[in-house]
Amino acid sequence: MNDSASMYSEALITALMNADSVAVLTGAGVSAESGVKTFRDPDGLWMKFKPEELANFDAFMRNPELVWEWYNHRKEIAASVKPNPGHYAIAEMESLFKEFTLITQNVDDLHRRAGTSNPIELHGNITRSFCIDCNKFYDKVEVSEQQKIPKCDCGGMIRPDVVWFGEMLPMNAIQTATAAAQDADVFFSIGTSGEVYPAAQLPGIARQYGAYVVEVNPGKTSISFQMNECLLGPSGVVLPPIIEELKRRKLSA
Ligand code: BV8
Ligand code: ZN
Repeated sequence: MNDSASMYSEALITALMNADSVAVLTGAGVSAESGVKTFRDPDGLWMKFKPEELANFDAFMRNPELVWEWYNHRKEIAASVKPNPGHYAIAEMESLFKEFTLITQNVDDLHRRAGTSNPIELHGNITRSFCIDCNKFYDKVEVSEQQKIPKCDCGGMIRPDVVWFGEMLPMNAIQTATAAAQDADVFFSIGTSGEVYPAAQLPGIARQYGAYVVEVNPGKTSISFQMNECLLGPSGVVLPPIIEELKRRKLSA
Protein backbone atom coordinates (compact mmCIF):
# COMPACT_ATOMS: atom_id res chain seq x y z
CA MET A 1 0.00 0.00 0.00
CA ASN A 2 1.33 3.40 -0.93
CA ASP A 3 1.41 5.30 2.30
CA SER A 4 2.28 8.73 1.00
CA ALA A 5 1.82 11.96 2.87
CA SER A 6 -0.80 13.97 1.09
CA MET A 7 0.69 13.96 -2.44
CA TYR A 8 -0.87 11.54 -4.90
CA SER A 9 1.28 8.86 -6.56
CA GLU A 10 1.97 8.31 -10.26
CA ALA A 11 0.05 5.03 -9.88
CA LEU A 12 -3.08 6.94 -8.88
CA ILE A 13 -2.88 9.41 -11.74
CA THR A 14 -2.26 6.55 -14.20
CA ALA A 15 -5.22 4.61 -12.77
CA LEU A 16 -7.41 7.72 -13.13
CA MET A 17 -6.19 8.38 -16.70
CA ASN A 18 -7.16 4.81 -17.66
CA ALA A 19 -10.40 4.76 -15.66
CA ASP A 20 -13.81 4.53 -17.34
CA SER A 21 -15.69 4.40 -14.07
CA VAL A 22 -14.87 6.20 -10.81
CA ALA A 23 -16.84 6.17 -7.55
CA VAL A 24 -16.41 8.25 -4.41
CA LEU A 25 -17.71 7.56 -0.90
CA THR A 26 -17.73 10.54 1.46
CA GLY A 27 -18.33 10.98 5.16
CA ALA A 28 -18.51 13.90 7.56
CA GLY A 29 -14.80 14.73 7.10
CA VAL A 30 -15.41 16.16 3.62
CA SER A 31 -17.60 18.86 5.24
CA ALA A 32 -15.17 19.59 8.11
CA GLU A 33 -13.41 22.39 6.15
CA SER A 34 -16.82 24.00 5.62
CA GLY A 35 -17.13 24.26 9.39
CA VAL A 36 -19.49 21.32 9.93
CA LYS A 37 -18.55 19.18 12.94
CA THR A 38 -17.84 15.52 12.28
CA PHE A 39 -19.17 12.78 14.55
CA ARG A 40 -16.14 11.01 15.96
CA ASP A 41 -13.38 13.62 15.91
CA PRO A 42 -12.30 14.95 19.32
CA ASP A 43 -14.75 17.90 19.06
CA GLY A 44 -17.29 15.73 17.18
CA LEU A 45 -21.04 15.54 17.63
CA TRP A 46 -20.92 12.17 19.33
CA MET A 47 -18.57 13.59 21.98
CA LYS A 48 -21.50 15.58 23.41
CA PHE A 49 -24.39 13.27 22.69
CA LYS A 50 -24.54 9.51 22.40
CA PRO A 51 -25.87 8.40 19.02
CA GLU A 52 -28.27 6.09 20.85
CA GLU A 53 -29.81 9.16 22.50
CA LEU A 54 -30.44 10.97 19.29
CA ALA A 55 -29.94 9.15 16.02
CA ASN A 56 -32.47 6.35 16.40
CA PHE A 57 -36.24 5.99 16.09
CA ASP A 58 -36.88 5.01 19.73
CA ALA A 59 -35.00 8.11 20.91
CA PHE A 60 -37.21 10.16 18.59
CA MET A 61 -40.42 8.60 19.91
CA ARG A 62 -39.17 9.02 23.49
CA ASN A 63 -38.12 12.61 23.08
CA PRO A 64 -39.12 14.09 19.70
CA GLU A 65 -38.49 17.63 20.93
CA LEU A 66 -34.84 16.92 21.81
CA VAL A 67 -34.22 15.13 18.50
CA TRP A 68 -35.87 17.93 16.53
CA GLU A 69 -33.84 20.50 18.48
CA TRP A 70 -30.65 18.66 17.47
CA TYR A 71 -31.63 18.38 13.82
CA ASN A 72 -32.84 21.98 13.61
CA HIS A 73 -29.46 23.03 15.03
CA ARG A 74 -27.64 20.96 12.42
CA LYS A 75 -29.98 22.23 9.65
CA GLU A 76 -29.14 25.81 10.59
CA ILE A 77 -25.41 25.06 10.54
CA ALA A 78 -25.64 23.24 7.20
CA ALA A 79 -27.63 26.12 5.67
CA SER A 80 -25.17 28.71 7.03
CA VAL A 81 -21.95 27.13 5.65
CA LYS A 82 -20.66 26.77 2.11
CA PRO A 83 -19.22 23.85 0.19
CA ASN A 84 -15.40 23.76 0.37
CA PRO A 85 -12.72 23.00 -2.29
CA GLY A 86 -13.09 19.29 -1.53
CA HIS A 87 -16.79 19.32 -2.48
CA TYR A 88 -16.03 21.31 -5.64
CA ALA A 89 -13.19 18.98 -6.66
CA ILE A 90 -15.57 16.01 -6.34
CA ALA A 91 -18.24 17.86 -8.34
CA GLU A 92 -15.64 18.50 -11.08
CA MET A 93 -14.80 14.77 -11.25
CA GLU A 94 -18.25 14.18 -12.75
CA SER A 95 -17.15 15.62 -16.11
CA LEU A 96 -13.78 13.84 -16.18
CA PHE A 97 -14.95 10.23 -16.42
CA LYS A 98 -17.36 8.22 -18.55
CA GLU A 99 -19.10 7.03 -15.41
CA PHE A 100 -18.94 8.80 -12.07
CA THR A 101 -20.91 8.09 -8.87
CA LEU A 102 -20.80 10.14 -5.68
CA ILE A 103 -22.02 8.19 -2.66
CA THR A 104 -22.36 10.13 0.57
CA GLN A 105 -23.16 9.32 4.19
CA ASN A 106 -23.60 13.04 4.82
CA VAL A 107 -27.02 14.59 5.22
CA ASP A 108 -25.87 18.24 4.91
CA ASP A 109 -26.74 18.68 1.19
CA LEU A 110 -23.32 20.29 0.53
CA HIS A 111 -22.42 17.97 -2.38
CA ARG A 112 -25.58 19.01 -4.24
CA ARG A 113 -24.90 22.67 -3.46
CA ALA A 114 -21.35 22.23 -4.86
CA GLY A 115 -22.81 21.01 -8.14
CA THR A 116 -22.81 17.22 -7.87
CA SER A 117 -25.87 16.37 -9.94
CA ASN A 118 -27.05 13.13 -8.43
CA PRO A 119 -25.52 12.37 -5.02
CA ILE A 120 -26.43 8.90 -3.71
CA GLU A 121 -27.55 9.80 -0.19
CA LEU A 122 -27.13 6.64 1.88
CA HIS A 123 -28.26 8.28 5.12
CA GLY A 124 -30.86 10.71 3.80
CA ASN A 125 -30.89 14.49 3.67
CA ILE A 126 -31.45 16.92 6.53
CA THR A 127 -33.31 19.39 4.30
CA ARG A 128 -36.17 16.88 3.84
CA SER A 129 -38.69 15.55 6.37
CA PHE A 130 -41.63 13.15 6.22
CA CYS A 131 -44.73 12.18 8.16
CA ILE A 132 -44.34 8.93 10.12
CA ASP A 133 -48.03 8.14 9.56
CA CYS A 134 -48.77 8.91 5.93
CA ASN A 135 -45.20 9.25 4.56
CA LYS A 136 -45.95 12.67 3.04
CA PHE A 137 -42.65 14.47 2.33
CA TYR A 138 -41.98 18.07 3.31
CA ASP A 139 -39.14 20.34 2.15
CA LYS A 140 -39.99 22.93 4.77
CA VAL A 141 -41.39 22.25 8.22
CA GLU A 142 -42.79 24.93 10.49
CA VAL A 143 -42.51 24.77 14.26
CA SER A 144 -43.87 27.34 16.70
CA GLU A 145 -43.32 28.14 20.35
CA GLN A 146 -46.45 26.16 21.14
CA GLN A 147 -45.87 23.33 18.73
CA LYS A 148 -42.19 22.30 18.90
CA ILE A 149 -42.74 19.16 16.87
CA PRO A 150 -43.90 19.65 13.27
CA LYS A 151 -47.20 17.98 12.52
CA CYS A 152 -48.49 16.70 9.18
CA ASP A 153 -51.80 17.75 7.59
CA CYS A 154 -53.01 14.28 8.61
CA GLY A 155 -52.09 15.00 12.25
CA GLY A 156 -49.13 12.59 12.20
CA MET A 157 -45.68 13.49 13.57
CA ILE A 158 -43.07 14.65 11.04
CA ARG A 159 -39.47 13.36 11.31
CA PRO A 160 -36.20 14.28 9.58
CA ASP A 161 -35.58 12.29 6.39
CA VAL A 162 -32.36 10.74 7.71
CA VAL A 163 -31.48 7.07 8.29
CA TRP A 164 -31.09 6.35 11.99
CA PHE A 165 -29.18 3.50 13.61
CA GLY A 166 -31.08 0.26 13.27
CA GLU A 167 -32.98 1.55 10.21
CA MET A 168 -32.55 0.13 6.73
CA LEU A 169 -30.83 2.35 4.18
CA PRO A 170 -32.96 3.37 1.16
CA MET A 171 -32.90 0.21 -0.99
CA ASN A 172 -32.19 1.98 -4.28
CA ALA A 173 -29.39 4.03 -2.70
CA ILE A 174 -27.45 1.08 -1.27
CA GLN A 175 -28.04 -1.00 -4.43
CA THR A 176 -26.79 1.82 -6.70
CA ALA A 177 -23.83 2.42 -4.39
CA THR A 178 -22.87 -1.25 -4.30
CA ALA A 179 -23.10 -1.56 -8.10
CA ALA A 180 -20.93 1.56 -8.48
CA ALA A 181 -18.33 0.10 -6.10
CA GLN A 182 -18.28 -3.17 -8.05
CA ASP A 183 -17.95 -1.30 -11.37
CA ALA A 184 -15.34 1.23 -10.27
CA ASP A 185 -11.85 1.27 -11.78
CA VAL A 186 -10.89 3.77 -9.06
CA PHE A 187 -12.75 4.16 -5.72
CA PHE A 188 -12.11 7.04 -3.30
CA SER A 189 -13.05 6.84 0.40
CA ILE A 190 -12.98 10.45 1.56
CA GLY A 191 -13.53 11.84 5.07
CA THR A 192 -15.05 8.79 6.66
CA SER A 193 -13.91 6.87 9.72
CA GLY A 194 -15.31 3.68 8.17
CA GLU A 195 -17.17 2.88 11.41
CA VAL A 196 -20.75 2.77 10.14
CA TYR A 197 -22.19 -0.10 8.15
CA PRO A 198 -23.18 -0.97 5.48
CA ALA A 199 -21.48 2.17 4.00
CA ALA A 200 -18.09 1.13 5.40
CA GLN A 201 -18.21 -2.08 3.32
CA LEU A 202 -18.10 -0.20 0.00
CA PRO A 203 -14.32 0.41 -0.28
CA GLY A 204 -13.66 -3.30 0.45
CA ILE A 205 -16.21 -4.34 -2.19
CA ALA A 206 -14.56 -2.03 -4.72
CA ARG A 207 -11.13 -3.52 -3.91
CA GLN A 208 -12.52 -7.05 -4.21
CA TYR A 209 -13.86 -6.20 -7.67
CA GLY A 210 -10.50 -4.90 -8.84
CA ALA A 211 -10.67 -1.16 -8.19
CA TYR A 212 -7.66 0.96 -7.20
CA VAL A 213 -8.87 2.18 -3.78
CA VAL A 214 -7.68 5.46 -2.29
CA GLU A 215 -8.40 6.92 1.15
CA VAL A 216 -8.29 10.68 1.73
CA ASN A 217 -8.20 11.47 5.45
CA PRO A 218 -5.82 13.37 7.75
CA GLY A 219 -5.59 10.20 9.85
CA LYS A 220 -5.70 6.44 9.50
CA THR A 221 -9.05 4.70 9.90
CA SER A 222 -10.36 1.22 10.63
CA ILE A 223 -10.53 0.57 6.87
CA SER A 224 -7.15 2.03 5.85
CA PHE A 225 -5.77 -1.50 5.55
CA GLN A 226 -8.10 -2.11 2.58
CA MET A 227 -6.67 0.75 0.53
CA ASN A 228 -4.10 0.77 -2.27
CA GLU A 229 -3.12 4.29 -1.25
CA CYS A 230 -3.73 6.52 1.78
CA LEU A 231 -3.44 10.27 1.14
CA LEU A 232 -2.97 11.68 4.62
CA GLY A 233 -4.40 15.17 4.47
CA PRO A 234 -7.61 17.21 4.45
CA SER A 235 -9.78 16.58 1.38
CA GLY A 236 -9.99 20.30 0.56
CA VAL A 237 -6.18 20.34 0.24
CA VAL A 238 -5.52 16.88 -1.23
CA LEU A 239 -8.19 16.71 -3.96
CA PRO A 240 -7.80 19.93 -6.02
CA PRO A 241 -4.18 19.18 -7.16
CA ILE A 242 -5.27 15.70 -8.32
CA ILE A 243 -8.07 17.22 -10.43
CA GLU A 244 -5.73 19.89 -11.84
CA GLU A 245 -3.10 17.29 -12.80
CA LEU A 246 -5.78 15.08 -14.38
CA LYS A 247 -7.18 17.93 -16.47
CA ARG A 248 -3.64 18.88 -17.57
CA ARG A 249 -2.84 15.33 -18.68
CA LYS A 250 -6.21 14.84 -20.40
CA LEU A 251 -5.62 18.09 -22.32
CA SER A 252 -2.17 16.99 -23.49
CA ALA A 253 -3.19 13.35 -24.14
C1 BV8 B 1 -28.47 -0.83 9.26
C2 BV8 B 1 -27.87 9.63 10.89
C3 BV8 B 1 -29.69 -2.78 8.78
C4 BV8 B 1 -27.97 10.77 10.01
C5 BV8 B 1 -26.16 7.98 10.95
C6 BV8 B 1 -26.99 -3.35 16.02
C7 BV8 B 1 -28.31 -3.10 15.65
C8 BV8 B 1 -28.64 -2.48 14.45
C9 BV8 B 1 -27.65 -2.11 13.57
C10 BV8 B 1 -26.36 -2.35 13.97
C11 BV8 B 1 -25.99 -2.96 15.15
N1 BV8 B 1 -24.63 -3.04 15.20
C12 BV8 B 1 -24.11 -2.50 14.08
C13 BV8 B 1 -25.15 -2.10 13.34
C14 BV8 B 1 -25.08 -1.46 12.09
C15 BV8 B 1 -25.10 0.05 12.36
C16 BV8 B 1 -23.66 0.45 12.56
O1 BV8 B 1 -22.90 0.45 11.62
N2 BV8 B 1 -23.29 0.80 13.81
C17 BV8 B 1 -21.89 1.15 14.04
C18 BV8 B 1 -21.77 2.41 14.87
C19 BV8 B 1 -21.20 -0.06 14.64
N3 BV8 B 1 -25.64 0.61 11.15
C20 BV8 B 1 -26.95 0.87 11.08
O2 BV8 B 1 -27.73 0.78 12.01
C21 BV8 B 1 -27.41 1.27 9.70
N4 BV8 B 1 -28.56 0.50 9.36
O3 BV8 B 1 -27.47 -1.45 9.45
O4 BV8 B 1 -29.67 -1.38 8.91
C22 BV8 B 1 -30.08 -3.31 10.12
C23 BV8 B 1 -31.30 -2.91 10.64
C24 BV8 B 1 -31.69 -3.46 11.85
C25 BV8 B 1 -30.87 -4.38 12.53
C26 BV8 B 1 -29.62 -4.73 11.99
C27 BV8 B 1 -29.23 -4.19 10.78
C28 BV8 B 1 -27.78 2.74 9.68
C29 BV8 B 1 -26.51 3.56 9.69
C30 BV8 B 1 -26.85 5.06 9.56
C31 BV8 B 1 -26.86 5.66 10.92
N5 BV8 B 1 -27.08 7.08 10.79
N6 BV8 B 1 -26.47 9.25 11.00
C32 BV8 B 1 -27.31 11.92 10.72
O5 BV8 B 1 -27.86 12.36 11.74
O6 BV8 B 1 -26.26 12.34 10.22
S1 BV8 B 1 -24.54 7.51 11.13
C33 BV8 B 1 -23.47 8.80 11.18
O7 BV8 B 1 -22.17 8.19 11.05
C34 BV8 B 1 -23.55 9.78 10.02
O8 BV8 B 1 -24.47 9.43 9.02
C35 BV8 B 1 -22.14 9.69 9.44
O9 BV8 B 1 -22.07 9.98 8.11
C36 BV8 B 1 -21.83 8.28 9.70
C37 BV8 B 1 -20.43 7.84 9.50
O10 BV8 B 1 -19.57 8.72 10.18
P1 BV8 B 1 -18.49 9.49 9.26
O11 BV8 B 1 -19.20 10.19 8.18
O12 BV8 B 1 -17.41 8.54 8.87
O13 BV8 B 1 -17.97 10.58 10.28
P2 BV8 B 1 -16.92 10.37 11.46
O14 BV8 B 1 -17.01 11.56 12.35
O15 BV8 B 1 -17.07 9.01 12.05
O16 BV8 B 1 -15.49 10.40 10.74
C38 BV8 B 1 -15.06 11.58 10.11
C39 BV8 B 1 -13.72 11.26 9.44
O17 BV8 B 1 -13.32 12.42 8.72
C40 BV8 B 1 -12.61 10.95 10.42
O18 BV8 B 1 -11.93 9.78 10.00
C41 BV8 B 1 -11.67 12.16 10.33
O19 BV8 B 1 -10.31 11.80 10.48
C42 BV8 B 1 -11.93 12.62 8.92
N7 BV8 B 1 -11.68 14.05 8.66
C43 BV8 B 1 -11.71 15.09 9.54
N8 BV8 B 1 -11.43 16.23 8.86
C44 BV8 B 1 -11.24 15.89 7.56
C45 BV8 B 1 -11.40 14.51 7.43
N9 BV8 B 1 -11.27 13.86 6.25
C46 BV8 B 1 -10.96 14.61 5.17
N10 BV8 B 1 -10.79 15.95 5.21
C47 BV8 B 1 -10.91 16.62 6.38
N11 BV8 B 1 -10.73 17.95 6.40
ZN1 ZN C 1 -49.28 12.57 7.48
